[in-house]
Amino acid sequence: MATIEGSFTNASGLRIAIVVARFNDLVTSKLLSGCLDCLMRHGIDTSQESAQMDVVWVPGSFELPIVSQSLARSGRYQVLITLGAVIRGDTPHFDVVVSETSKGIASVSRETNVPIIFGVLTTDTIQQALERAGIKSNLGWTYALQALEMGSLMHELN
Ligand code: INI
Repeated sequence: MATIEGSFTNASGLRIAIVVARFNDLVTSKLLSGCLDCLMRHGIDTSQESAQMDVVWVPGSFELPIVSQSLARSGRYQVLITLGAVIRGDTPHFDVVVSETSKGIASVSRETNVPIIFGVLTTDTIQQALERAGIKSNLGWTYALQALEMGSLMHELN
């Protein structure tokens, strides 16, 4: 029997792209900070000159799938992290954006075989989103850990 699992400590060869939505950037920039902090503490070069990772900004969560697709197809990255915040308003727009974003990201990940971490908060209020982006905890940190685990796991499997 083989037990195969990802590692959090051997990230030196990993190339990572983070795709982050500007919409609700009060929230998404905090997620990005948490993400970068975690990656840096796990040995990833997060400097501006880094050859190990890139950060790509898109207008809103709806654009995360197409840009993830382009990055995943480039072959340059072993794992992607998508960051967004979709906050429920009084219109059905929320459901459309959440549905298309989540389905799009899942489908790009399966088609390209590149793991894509789904770091899109979906909340009823801005307060709930901020609580998950730094006021109470910062899920950006969790998404970064999941990226390290999945990047290393896929490397093992491939
Ligand atoms: N994009 C978000 O990331 N979060 C939202 O809450 C949101 N709302 O509510 O409208 C949102 N809309 C923009 C959308 O993602 C696209 O950028 C836009 O429709 C252009 O394609």
